[in-house]
Amino acid sequence: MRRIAVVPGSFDPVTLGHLDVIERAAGLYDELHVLVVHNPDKSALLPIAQRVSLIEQAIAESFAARNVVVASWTVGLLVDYCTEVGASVLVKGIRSQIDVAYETPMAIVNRHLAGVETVFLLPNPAHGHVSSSLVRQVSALGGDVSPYVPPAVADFLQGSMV
Ligand code: COD
Repeated sequence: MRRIAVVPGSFDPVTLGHLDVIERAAGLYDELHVLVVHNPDKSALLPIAQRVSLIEQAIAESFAARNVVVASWTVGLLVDYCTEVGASVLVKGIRSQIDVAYETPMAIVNRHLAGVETVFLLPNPAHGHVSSSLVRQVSALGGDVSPYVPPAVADFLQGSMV
């Protein structure tokens, strides 16, 4: 049986921390879906199609990802997407106790709703402090985001000055 997992996130924009989790998860499963999902609790910087494109570019310039699909999901539950593609696992990165507190109830509800398990990966210490909101803030104030994001994202943010 093919083991299919989903790495969901806002990815607004994708960071080196996200990319590390994506690459490690791709090594654990036969097929990995990186899923851009709108988070209603956050105000978005980039359109969803742009986030998908930047993830695709970041993966292409970073590692050989023959088993990775990048997609978006804007209607319905996250587990509805899992059911649609036959995924039984969600993979999430855990940076702190705050992430644990945020993710735990969702993991329990997702297992209850659809039998989808959540697997948590600890971050690479080099990127554990990085978040999309930090990148958005540094970018908005004209700082250098290249230590925190893949080159494709740094080029895009620098070029568009968003
Ligand atoms: N290192 C490691 N992991 C990281 C790092 C880093 N530096 N930065 C972020 N991560 C992890 C996050 O902890 C998260 O697991 C993932 O990467 C994505 O992060 P973000 O910030 O891009 O995305 P979020 O936190 O806004 O998540 C959006 C989701 C849509 C995934 C989330 O809101 C969710 O699961 N929603 C569920 C919607 C639903 O169906 N609800 C009903 C039942 S629960």
